[in-house]
Amino acid sequence: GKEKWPRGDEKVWKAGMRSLDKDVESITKSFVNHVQTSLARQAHNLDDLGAYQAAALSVRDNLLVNWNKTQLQYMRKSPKRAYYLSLEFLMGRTLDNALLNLGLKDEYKDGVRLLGFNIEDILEQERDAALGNGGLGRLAACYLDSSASQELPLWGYGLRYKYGIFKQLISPEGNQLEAPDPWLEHQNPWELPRLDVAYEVRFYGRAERLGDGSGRALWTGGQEVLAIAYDVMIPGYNTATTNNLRLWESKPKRGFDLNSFNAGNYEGALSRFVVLFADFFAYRTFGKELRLKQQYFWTAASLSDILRRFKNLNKPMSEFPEFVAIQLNDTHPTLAIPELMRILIDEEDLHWDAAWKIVTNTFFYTNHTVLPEALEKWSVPLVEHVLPRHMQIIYDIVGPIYFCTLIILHLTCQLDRTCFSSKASVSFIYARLCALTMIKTVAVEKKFPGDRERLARMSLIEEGQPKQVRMAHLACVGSRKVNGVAELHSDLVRTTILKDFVEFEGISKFGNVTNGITPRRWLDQCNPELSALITKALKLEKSVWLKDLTKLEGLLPFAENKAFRKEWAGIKQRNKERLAHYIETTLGLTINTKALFDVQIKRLHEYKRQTLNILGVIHRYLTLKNMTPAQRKKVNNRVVFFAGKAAPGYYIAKLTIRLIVNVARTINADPDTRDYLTLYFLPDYSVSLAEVLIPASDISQHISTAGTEASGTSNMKFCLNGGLLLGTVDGANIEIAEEVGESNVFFFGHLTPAVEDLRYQHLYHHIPIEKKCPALAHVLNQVSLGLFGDNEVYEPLLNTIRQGDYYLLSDDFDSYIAALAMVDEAYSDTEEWIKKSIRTTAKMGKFSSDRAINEYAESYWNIEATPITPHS
Ligand code: BZD
Repeated sequence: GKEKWPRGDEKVWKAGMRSLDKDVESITKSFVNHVQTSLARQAHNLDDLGAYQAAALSVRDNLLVNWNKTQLQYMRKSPKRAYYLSLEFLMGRTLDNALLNLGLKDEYKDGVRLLGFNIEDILEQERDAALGNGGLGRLAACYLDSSASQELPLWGYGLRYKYGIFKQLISPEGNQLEAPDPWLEHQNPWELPRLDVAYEVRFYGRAERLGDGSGRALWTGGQEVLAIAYDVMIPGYNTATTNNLRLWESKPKRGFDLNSFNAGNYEGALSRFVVLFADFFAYRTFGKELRLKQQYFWTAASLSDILRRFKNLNKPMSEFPEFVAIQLNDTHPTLAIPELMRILIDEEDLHWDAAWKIVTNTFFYTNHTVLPEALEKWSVPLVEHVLPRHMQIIYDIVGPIYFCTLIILHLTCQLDRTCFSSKASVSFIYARLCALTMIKTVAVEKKFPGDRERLARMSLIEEGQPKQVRMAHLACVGSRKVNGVAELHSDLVRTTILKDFVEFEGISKFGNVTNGITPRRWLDQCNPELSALITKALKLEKSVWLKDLTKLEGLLPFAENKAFRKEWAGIKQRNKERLAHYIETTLGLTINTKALFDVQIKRLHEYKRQTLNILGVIHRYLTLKNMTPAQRKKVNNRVVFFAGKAAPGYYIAKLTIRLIVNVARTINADPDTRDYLTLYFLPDYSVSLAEVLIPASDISQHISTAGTEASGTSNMKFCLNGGLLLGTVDGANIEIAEEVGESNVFFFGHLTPAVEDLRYQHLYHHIPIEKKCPALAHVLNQVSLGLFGDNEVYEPLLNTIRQGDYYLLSDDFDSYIAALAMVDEAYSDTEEWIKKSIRTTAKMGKFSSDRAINEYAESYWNIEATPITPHS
């Protein structure tokens, strides 16, 4: 039956409701209204920034119409929902994307023109929301766009950082400097403060077992902070579905501070917590404890919110996993596992086994790296101090494994007092050990009798000073399924870092979901001309192929069409000019747009090997210098672009930036070569800068040491925009090559299985670099001799290659140079090159984040599309 209208006269309510703007007239009206009332300004004092704000506020009103409708229907239909917990969401700008997804781009363009503004100038006013570090954060943003577009009931949960990732400046010497990014300085029209949605989160204090054998405990004292919700609307493309991203802000809880702190301490302790930094590496300065507290603050607030929503359904707690799936974006939210255990046991009175069953059917864990140094670990004393109850629970999870170890060691080691803080813990764990459900855990010993090393390897706690909690192990044992982000990477997860768990729990728990990117932002928005040409060629509505990207295959025959190739190449050329214009106006540099554009943009890291690229540039420069002017004239012109941030404390990565900047200074000023080779380091890489760079690229570099880059996602963005790929056989490069065909990518370097052996050779059968790779040795020597100034400065960087060479530059250099030569050769055949470019775009359908999010929805979360009907 029809629900009763909750209050007043339904007709009067409905007559008062705002509806979606559909025409230019209603848009200009709403715009002018906001200028007048929200901004308190008028036509004669409205600048571009003001116009941006007015446009954003009127778009926000439209989003809210759909957002309200979506949330109401989710509430009524109560479908199973998924929650994406991510410490990072690298959203970039919102206005253009909102206009596209609402289908109002043309109307707004015309509307603001009538009011004397240019939409492009207005869009440029928006600051990026840079609440993340790199690929992991941008992936989360693409997944939000896709889940709304696929009408999936999914919410994101994150933190409302006061500062985005630091702003990167380059000093005159070429050093990276960091400046804060107070992105909320101007009002943020895209968020809705929900001051009424607030939860208390506790830190420190004491956790006391009840000692009744139930495993329950009382956690008291310490500090309490408030989590306040801020909602960000996530519109789907060409659908009414508008999902929610809920970001938590922290606020001191009134009253508590007076007792706990004197006035002086209050400022220090609280304001430090309340100010959130998106920048992962800020925690080197502000302390690991702060990072741990922020992780807990966010997971605890999110779980409280999810539980409150579940409780509104009036279902028994055991049905929680039938209504809720929680995705852990890397190990950062892993504390959600012991936190849900705590709530279920201590607050909901569930038995341990019942609670564990719920937990292990609710969580899903995505791993984003297999580099051992990047796996998250937390010191046991720190966790014990900040979250005493959670440390007990983690020990209760591992307890039986510990006991097995003890039994196997024939009780040769003493029961560690710091492990089992009280007698109650010991008897509780022992009771559980005997419990039926624990047979599985005891089975580790049964299955692999006497395999002590295996038990030590599998433990959630790593021995050492101090002991450390291995978050990837905790995330793995506490989750229903685990996945990596590309085929090769998922294989490496299964055969290296989680090998023992695969053998113990069975392979079916460990899957793969290859990453994806949203074609809305990464093709239609950033490359409108190419999008229009594709629409024309496919003879399909744009909304059709943008939602089923495999339709791009229809472009394949056009590779043979000369007129089409000309249009295709013309667009690439204009995108290069657009980039050149951008660089000219922002940095005052003039770029040669008649050259091949070669781009490497990503975080600076040794494993990504920007060093290999810059040494290759130097090699090219030295080669050019040795040529006669006549010989040079035959060489392809090349412009090399770098962009990316280094972690503030990462000395070697920062030295790489300095080298790039100084090499650029030398070679761009060399009259012999500068017509043939120039080099630019573009400061302050961001989502918005990527949107200008990617469509302009002829070739992009993804050259990590094999087996180190989990997936990479910019590789997909370049290829989707018709840029070719130069890379190693690593991450998603492999699957891109499978799709587009190996003849359309430039592969080089050793393969993953060879890496371990090569590293061993470097350590124990060292061959001097002069002998092993003379070309590279020569390049290194030129740098050492001061060809680019700063002699001595680069020695620590060069020595990472001369000694140890962990990332195998000396093994891959020659084949890298050969691959670059193949790029030159292929580029000389213009028509063939354009064909490759068209074929590459045509075969990128697989890499839509729509495909990826549907895989998660079907094979992991078990959620279904829930279309939003107009009448409600
Ligand atoms: O995740 C990246 C990987 O390096 C890429 O290969 C992969 O494509 C993307 C998406 O899956 N990882 C990150 O971006 N990681 C971080 O940014 C990060 C942030 C904080 C702490 C640890 C890692």
